[in-house]
Amino acid sequence: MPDILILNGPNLNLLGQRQPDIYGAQTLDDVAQMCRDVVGQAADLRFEQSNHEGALVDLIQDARQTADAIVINPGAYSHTSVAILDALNTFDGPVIEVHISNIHKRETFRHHSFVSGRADAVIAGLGTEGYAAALRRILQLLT
Ligand code: CA2
Repeated sequence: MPDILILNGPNLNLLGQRQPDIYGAQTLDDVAQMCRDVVGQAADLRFEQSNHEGALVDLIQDARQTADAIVINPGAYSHTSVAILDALNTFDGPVIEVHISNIHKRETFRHHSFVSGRADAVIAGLGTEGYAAALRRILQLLT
């Protein structure tokens, strides 16, 4: 059975608690449950969130041995982190980048993502449904 790492960057632990107009009403626990419902028995999920860039790099490095694919919402680190891009470039499996909001409709500093240079697909603006779409695509790619 494939293993999929779902990785969430800074402040995404606040989902559902602030700014529901931008990020929706679901909490991160709700998103994790939705992801488990989407994959069912088809994959094992590891769902993680960190506010720390180095911790995210460590999780990506671990995934080289423990995961077949990565779904990542790097949060604000999308727009700043060469370290996360470098870590993802050491990972051999499919990587899908998810943004809950449409970063291209927001401030210009959000329009560029370093992670997109490695991602096999980029989803933005589908709300938390973007995680489900990413997982469906990952399951297609892995089977
Ligand atoms: O749209 C996305 O998913 C983002 O990755 C979210 C990041 C933002 O910096 C990116 O530009 C786009 C921010 C996540 C903050 O999440 C919050 C959730 C609820 C309340 C406050 C922040």
